[in-house]
Amino acid sequence: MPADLSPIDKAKFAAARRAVDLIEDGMRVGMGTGSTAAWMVRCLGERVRQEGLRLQGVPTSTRTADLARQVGIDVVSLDEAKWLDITIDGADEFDRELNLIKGGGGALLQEKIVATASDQMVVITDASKEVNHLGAFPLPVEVIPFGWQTSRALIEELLESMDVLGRQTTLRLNGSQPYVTDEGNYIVDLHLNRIGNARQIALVLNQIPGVVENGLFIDICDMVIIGGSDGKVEI
Ligand code: ABF
Repeated sequence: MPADLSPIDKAKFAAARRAVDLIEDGMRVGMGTGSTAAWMVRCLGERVRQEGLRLQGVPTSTRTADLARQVGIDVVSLDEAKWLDITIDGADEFDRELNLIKGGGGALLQEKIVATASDQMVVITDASKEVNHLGAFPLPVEVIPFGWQTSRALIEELLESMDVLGRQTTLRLNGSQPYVTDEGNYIVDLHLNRIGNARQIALVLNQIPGVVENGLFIDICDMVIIGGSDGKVEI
């Protein structure tokens, strides 16, 4: 473990390091986005350099692609790899059924496509992300810029009939401008506080014209590795 890490980074590192042990020579690996996933990419790069592990790595963002190349991982597109053995990514929340909220880092669309195209999806996290009910973390919804205010109004109308506690929505900003995803879209964050029926909300949100994808990952994750600041992990 690198020296001088904060307790939270020690926990993220421990989870990332353990997840990288799942990778075998020749695998096609989906690589997530965010600070925990960045530890995983660094650990994977170390195995590539030290053990000569041959991998095809599919990144879920330009940030992850840049880091992966820096640490010596062979980066390919999902279309080149076609199907992946495993994807390792962080999350913003997870529950006991291994359902997730993702997208706080703004890369939910590529993350969901890559995770869904994998035999196995592993989440790496610290214990603070575990919840009884999803929804305290704002749910990101990616919308196309054309008519985004209409899409947002339709989302708000939909929330009136859903099993949620909060209904406020905010456009994600980068300074004073809308945050723009790698696909050139915007993100509307839904402040729901508690999501009663995550499966249903995940489905109906994607029916709204202009909505590209939402950050609820239902029945996608196979394993959660929770790192502790003492370096131990729980699976
Ligand atoms: C990605 O990064 C996201 O889906 C999630 O939003 C975020 C988690 O970030 P971190 O690992 O920095 O907490 O995995």
